[in-house]
Amino acid sequence: MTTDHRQMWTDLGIDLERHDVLLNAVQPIYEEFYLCQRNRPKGMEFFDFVVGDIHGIRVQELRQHAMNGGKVVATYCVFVPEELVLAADAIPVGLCAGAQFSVPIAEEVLPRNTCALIKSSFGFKLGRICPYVQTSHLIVGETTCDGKKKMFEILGQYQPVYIMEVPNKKNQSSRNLWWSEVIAFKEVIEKLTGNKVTEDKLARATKLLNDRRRALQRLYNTRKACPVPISGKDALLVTQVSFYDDVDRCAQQVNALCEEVEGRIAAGEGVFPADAPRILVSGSPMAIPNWKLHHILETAGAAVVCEESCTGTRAFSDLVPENGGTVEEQLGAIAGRYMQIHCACFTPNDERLDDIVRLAREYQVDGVVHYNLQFCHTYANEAVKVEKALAKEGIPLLRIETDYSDEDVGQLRTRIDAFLEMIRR
Ligand code: BJ8
Repeated sequence: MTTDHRQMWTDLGIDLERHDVLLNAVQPIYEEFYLCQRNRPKGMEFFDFVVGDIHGIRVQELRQHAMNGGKVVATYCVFVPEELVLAADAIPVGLCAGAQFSVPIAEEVLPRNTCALIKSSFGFKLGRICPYVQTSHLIVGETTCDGKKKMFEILGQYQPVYIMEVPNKKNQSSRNLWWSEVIAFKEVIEKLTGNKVTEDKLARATKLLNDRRRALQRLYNTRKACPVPISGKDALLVTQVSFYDDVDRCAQQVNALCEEVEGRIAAGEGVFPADAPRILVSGSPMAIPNWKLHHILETAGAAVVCEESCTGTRAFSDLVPENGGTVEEQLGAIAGRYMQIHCACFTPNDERLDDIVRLAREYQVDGVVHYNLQFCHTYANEAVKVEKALAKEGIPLLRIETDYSDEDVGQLRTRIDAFLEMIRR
């Protein structure tokens, strides 16, 4: 890291001492988890660079935008419609919340029996260790789960927070509620930025975000090949980076990576042997630098070929129709697209069960690992129905409940080894 970055972090109010400890801890993990993988696509170099410089150039870009009078809007959930943020000339940035490092800091305030994602998010602000949080003018929260909802209230004591109400059902009155939330969010963003969301700007923002979604869809399609041409860890990293990198640049880099990976498929090349057990990981999102489960699975001889999660298919499977029209018509299309996200906060949420079974077939998996963050009650309870749906189809399932610490790694390895042994073809 350069001295210039240190000055920037100081200006942002970062606790440099803590921040050094965090960066020094992430680097060796990245080397062990990522750089030691064999036969990685060359296109991953861009993503390695982004992670190596995680709090550097991208933060500088956001700062520059802010110095030019622009706004930065931070989010924690794929429900926040980024189209509106971009259309008002602001920059959306998905916050990470995947590090154990900030969990003990959060526990000074929040109850310990709270999901790691919530504690990690809050700890980053409380400990002043995330330059993305410090750079943002507004954090947009949502009411997807009770823990998050209440944490956002406390977070609001430290930084401006706006909360969108995400309904719990998908019937007409819920859709009406969500529509009014999208309209209200447009007004909030227009007020924050002083910019009007126009038809043209909204259409451009929609296309830009769809292009990134299309690029990620293309990457995931390559993972249907056998042998699989890219590791699950690398694919997960690409999705994680897409949350905070520049939208257009990221889409271009993902497409460049796809060119290479598609070439591998044509040549019959893979990163794992063709008979490696193929795994679909389903459940809670894995924010950067949460690579724990994928690392255990892939160092145990499995190939993770798909993630049914918000750091996976739920983030990009659905596009917003690009039919143009008035601002209202486009907002209607945007609101409709977001209501297709099958988060466990919905009841009923049978569409998610259908998705898991469909993905298991499409990616020809040998088994599903259901990933549940400890104290996340929505996903934990929904796992009961997931198990039943998969059993009906004869697809083996392993349920994992864990957090961000490495205390249970040994135990997880034992359970995963036994599962892989059972499903090996
Ligand atoms: S749309 S999955 S990103 S809410 S793991 S904080 S639910 S207690 S993250 Fe999510 Fe949006 Fe849904 Fe996706 Fe709560 Fe559960 Fe923690 Fe969670």
